[in-house]
Amino acid sequence: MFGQIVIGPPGCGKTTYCAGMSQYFTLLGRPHKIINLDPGNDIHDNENYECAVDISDLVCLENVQEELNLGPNGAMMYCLEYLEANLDWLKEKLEPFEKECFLIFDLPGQVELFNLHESLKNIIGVMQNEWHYRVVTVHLVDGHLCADPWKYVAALMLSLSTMLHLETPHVNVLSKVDLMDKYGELAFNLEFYTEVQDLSYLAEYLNSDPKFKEYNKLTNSIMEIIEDFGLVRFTAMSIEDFDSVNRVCQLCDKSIGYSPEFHKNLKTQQERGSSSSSSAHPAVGPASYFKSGVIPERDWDPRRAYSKMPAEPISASNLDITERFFNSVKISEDDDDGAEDGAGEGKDEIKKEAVEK
Ligand SMILES: Nc1nc2c(ncn2[C@@H]2O[C@H](COP(=O)(O)OP(=O)(O)O)[C@@H](O)[C@H]2O)c(=O)[nH]1
Ligand SMILES: [Mg+2]
Repeated sequence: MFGQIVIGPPGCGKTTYCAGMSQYFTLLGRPHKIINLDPGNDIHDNENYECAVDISDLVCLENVQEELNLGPNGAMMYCLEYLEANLDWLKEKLEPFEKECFLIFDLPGQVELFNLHESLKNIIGVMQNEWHYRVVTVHLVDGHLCADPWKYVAALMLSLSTMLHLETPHVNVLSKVDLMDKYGELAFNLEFYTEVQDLSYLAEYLNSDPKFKEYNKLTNSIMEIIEDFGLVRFTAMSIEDFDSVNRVCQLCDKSIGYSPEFHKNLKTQQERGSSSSSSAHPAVGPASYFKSGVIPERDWDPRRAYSKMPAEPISASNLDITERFFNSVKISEDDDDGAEDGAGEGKDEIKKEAVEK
């Protein structure tokens, strides 16, 4: 089973992302299901959001608040702990879709849940190690944080600590970039915020503010930590922009090794009408999320989404390099087995290149 785990602070667009990605998958013909693990999600009025599993069927947030006399944050923690203690329930619910569908998990926005608290980490651990799911974490961060360099630094630290805490493949996304114009002129261009390459410029900018003079050393140290780990990159996305959703999807697929071929046999079966797929695969509705004018037709070839690689920053080319490295490792294993073919020299070159990189 392959899936995306969608996390991020409240209001960053997780539920909208799940609905948008679902619409995108429908356009591609990729069988999928949304799994709502946020008991606080108000999804009943959202016609674009159709979840196959809803945590509210297991535990009700309002009841927890009332009966245990907890505040909203405490009750949310309790709900996730309750889910962790009842993973059999989740497994049973997911089983019918495991082989057939790509899963999109919608999570609550409480930052501590994916940053400090153990329940989500443990749940993901069971998914990966016991259920053998291959999942990628999609961490959404609201693009408006770029408008304030201090908030941006906080977002960088949050992304880094989440990556280290959850230990899953990770795609960090700057969401709602269509709204960037509204926040006035940015201190740096958008690539600076997405690439997270040289933070000394940002440190300089922050240190130039006399109000924060006494924190200069702290600022420099924070930048060094983020740079030394070298893990955080962002991909800019607006849910109504088809290309940006496509780019996020490609990055996610690469990070878990998902290929559309995986569900191809099933799709062929569905097209032949040999399975009762009509409810699993709703007809494409009005593509309200994709206003960019590049809405594919119904018989659009999904492979086009994978071959048309848009210009993508370093984060994507890093993935290419990793991929080539693993290919070369595979080749060297084949060589050890004494396998011989005419392309031997070419392979050696690739191997050398990968080692140099
Ligand atoms: N302009 C714009 N608004 C968005 C985008 N994604 C989400 N939103 C809006 O952000 C608000 C919060 O989104 P929601 O999905 O409920 O956030 P969640 O709390 O993280 O699940 C909603 O009003 C969405 O319509 C986007 O890409 N662009
Ligand atoms: Mg939500």
